[in-house]
Amino acid sequence: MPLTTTLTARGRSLDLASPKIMGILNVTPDSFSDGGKFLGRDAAIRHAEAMVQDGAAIIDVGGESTRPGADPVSEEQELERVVPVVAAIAQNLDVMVSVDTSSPQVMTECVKVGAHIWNDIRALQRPQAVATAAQLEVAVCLMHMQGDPKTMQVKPSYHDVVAEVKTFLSARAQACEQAGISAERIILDPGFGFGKSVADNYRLLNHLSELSLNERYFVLSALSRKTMIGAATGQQVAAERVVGSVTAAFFSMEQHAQIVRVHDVKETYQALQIYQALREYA
Ligand code: YH5
Repeated sequence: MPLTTTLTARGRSLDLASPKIMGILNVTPDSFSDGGKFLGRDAAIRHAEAMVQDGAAIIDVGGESTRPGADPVSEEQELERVVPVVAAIAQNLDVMVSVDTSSPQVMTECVKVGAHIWNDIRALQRPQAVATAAQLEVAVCLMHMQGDPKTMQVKPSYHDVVAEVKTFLSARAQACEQAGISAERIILDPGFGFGKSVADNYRLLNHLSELSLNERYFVLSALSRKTMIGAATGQQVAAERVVGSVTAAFFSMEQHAQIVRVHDVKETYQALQIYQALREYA
């Protein structure tokens, strides 16, 4: 965690001295993890409301399907799906809004309607992304991925996955700092499931605390319902992976993750409360 424990961006701030929950809001037509239940705009906004009531401090709005093997989405489609939902949440709910996008254009439009955090699985590697983030004065979440969503799970390979992820994230964070994004606005994320074997994912989880890079940056853990949870529990159906996901979220907090990105906010919030009780009576 950086010197300040507060994440501040575009007029809203969040105290990360205790961990916080980022609730996932998929606005893709093929969102596998919610079975396509939240297609409509109204349904998406209601789902965001429920997650805030259940304890989410951040809502992560995503319009690009990044599951392994997924086809790319056009910028027009992404804008059409994401912007109205971001606008409604930012206007009506007391929560930080993050946008799961790699597009500077999409992020720019989302900031105009109230977004605070740029969550990019491509770590701002698209042209103009870093400069745009600096200019918009958003917080950024930089994620590690090997390969691209289409092919990343074909043959993931590392000499030392923990070292390689740290080296990549360090370089991306430095690029951001050089562009004027201060360390207290940078969040690092190992990218569970993005070009990683189950063993790679669990090695990274065991070493999650190191990703703060000597406590210079905030750390986010996103493993909710992912294959690594199914692999350890034998649960083939994503919706059946809730208990495994909550357990792994608790371990992430123990490993000093300040933010956990989850589908099951209410259940994860109980784990967070247990974590806080343990800290209180340490
Ligand atoms: C992430 O890791 N992931 S979208 C496969 C699943 C379940 C969930 C059933 N956006 C991340 O959530 N942003 C996504 O198996 C993300 N970190 C950050 N920062 C994929 C996803 C998922 C994939």
